[in-house]
Amino acid sequence: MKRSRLQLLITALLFGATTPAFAQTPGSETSIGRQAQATPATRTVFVKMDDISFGQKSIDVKPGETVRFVLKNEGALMHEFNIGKAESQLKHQREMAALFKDGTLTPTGKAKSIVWREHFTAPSDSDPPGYPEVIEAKHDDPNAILVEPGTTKEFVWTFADASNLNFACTLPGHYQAGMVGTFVMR
Ligand SMILES: [Cu+2]
Repeated sequence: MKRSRLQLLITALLFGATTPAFAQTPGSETSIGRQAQATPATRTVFVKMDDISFGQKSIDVKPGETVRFVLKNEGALMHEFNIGKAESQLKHQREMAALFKDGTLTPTGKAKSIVWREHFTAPSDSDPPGYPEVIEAKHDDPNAILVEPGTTKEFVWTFADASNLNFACTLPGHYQAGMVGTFVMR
């Protein structure tokens, strides 16, 4: 089952699909907010990520507000910025553990695998029989972003009028180590 999920992702990459995988259950996405596009007026919040903590324990937001999060990972491990309620974040943690187990994710980044690409047209004698290509495993959630060590990523989110919303890293063990904070609606 985990295997077929990875194969599906690789197939999606091979065929150049650019649509993110919205794997969340219907309804849950709208109740906590949604990913958005930033405008020049969008407020920016800088969040430092380290091994194993976020730079702040709480972030003030307004219902309906769009915020651009600039996430800087200064640690040696990969971290995640996941917006959600504790219940779904703990559930997501189990899915993340499965991705680590099957090798899709590693503690420092996304796994790479090599696939063999065949020619789809009839090869002439001078063509090679095919060629290897390095495929980076993809893990997309509508409410989360992975930040590899030493990188900075942006994540733009429009908040719904939802209480009990957290930002958390659901990589195995990180949540328990305290890598979780709260959004305070004001
Ligand atoms: Cu983490």
